Amino acid sequence: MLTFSALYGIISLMKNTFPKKAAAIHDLSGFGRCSLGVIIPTLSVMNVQVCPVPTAVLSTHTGGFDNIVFKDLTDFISPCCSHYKSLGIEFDAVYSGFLASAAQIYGCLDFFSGFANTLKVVDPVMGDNGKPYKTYTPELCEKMSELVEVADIITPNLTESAILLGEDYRESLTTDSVKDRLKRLCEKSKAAVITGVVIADIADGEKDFKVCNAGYERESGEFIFVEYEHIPTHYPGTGDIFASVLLGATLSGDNLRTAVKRATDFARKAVVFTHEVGGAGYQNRDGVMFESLLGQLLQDS
Ligand code: PXL
Repeated sequence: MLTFSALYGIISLMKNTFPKKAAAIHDLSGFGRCSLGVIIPTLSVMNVQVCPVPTAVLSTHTGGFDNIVFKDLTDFISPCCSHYKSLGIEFDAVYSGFLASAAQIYGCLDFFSGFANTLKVVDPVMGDNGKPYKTYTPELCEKMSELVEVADIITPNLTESAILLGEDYRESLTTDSVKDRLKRLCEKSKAAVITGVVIADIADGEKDFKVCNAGYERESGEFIFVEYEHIPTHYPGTGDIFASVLLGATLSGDNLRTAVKRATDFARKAVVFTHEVGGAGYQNRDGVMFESLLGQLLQDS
């Protein structure tokens, strides 16, 4: 006679509803809706069990606040990895983001080599709008290349893609130069998605602007351009939401094209919602109002 819990286990297996497990190596910023504060709810609603590995604890994120209280957790990452190994825990994905010191690259590399058969996603969080974040030293930016080299998917924004390739920041690119940039990024990782790419091609003698998230997969040689209507505003944490949905979708079995599309749609909905509901007085540093939209990620995950 089967017990209820055994029966439930079998049914869950049949429906493939067991949550996938992801180790998320990111900071925890108390206020401002970014990093683990958005990653945990976003992936959870997509049926992914998030195992947070905090790189630092901050009172707020670094985009628009002064006198931030900052606790570096560099010494935590590698011992945490060893503990998980000793417990025999397996992950379906290891996902890294904001790092507090160059030494944390080694902690991430420990995770990536310790859990070698998992999906490795690196969001090379380093800067935005052409500038590195306050806490990002040149050494940390340089070492980020080592992490990118072992990744399956990387999700730099336009600024980070330039830093990774050692190029000057340019506000817009042509379609051909985006493709070239993606291919060069994929000499390091297996797939890359550059977020917030402004493409300015010349069509009929006029500059034709569009904004998109642009991806490339080395093995298939496929380029992915998902265009969206741009709102001229910026909320910290949007990149974390994008990368989390991309990971959640990939773990649910989506190919890169579908995953980029789902991540673009959700991030855009959250930005539009924040822009509309927040109104003129909204402080961008408060982040994206994504909470009431999370239910939309439930389907198909
Ligand atoms: O969302 C990226 C991010 C993550 N963590 C911290 C940040 C930022 C961007 O500003 O400051 C602490």
